[in-house]
Amino acid sequence: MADPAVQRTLVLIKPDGVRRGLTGEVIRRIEAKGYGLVRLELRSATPELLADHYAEHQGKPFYEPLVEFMLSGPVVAMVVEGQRCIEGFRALAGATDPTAAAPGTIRGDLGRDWGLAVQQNLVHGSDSPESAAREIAIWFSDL
Ligand code: RTP
Ligand code: MG
Repeated sequence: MADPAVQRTLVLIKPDGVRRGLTGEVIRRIEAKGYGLVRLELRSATPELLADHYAEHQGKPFYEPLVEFMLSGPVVAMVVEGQRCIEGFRALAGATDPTAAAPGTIRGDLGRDWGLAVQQNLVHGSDSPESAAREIAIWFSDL
């Protein structure tokens, strides 16, 4: 019988992570944690896709700069699988603000504040089972 604790989450390596050559390092940390890769693709986002993906943030002051940032280069989109991996990948990523993110996390070790209009924090991870299902369907319509 399928184990309900085995989850899937949508992980994005944002344009800053791809630009800085950190794709391998992020994947290394995911695999070292023991999670599996179900899908992995280098993609260019579109305004329509980001409007869906970031629907909860529409209207917030950082929304427009966030979309502009997410369109500034390719992203790596992944579906990651493992026991409690939604919470687990958020723990690997660290706090949203890369300056405040704890050392040992992706954002804490590799990110910092660049003084730009939006926090460029290297990765995205779904924040709940509902978000994961919604976001996986947005990025990988066949899953
Ligand atoms: P994510 O969705 O990317 O995994 O990050 P998160 O849950 O930690 O952060 P969230 O609140 O969902 O915000 C989405 C992304 O918007 C950018 N942001 N910038 N005040 C700011 O400059 C600001 N606030 C949010 C970040 O890129 C954040 O990851
Ligand atoms: Mg979020």
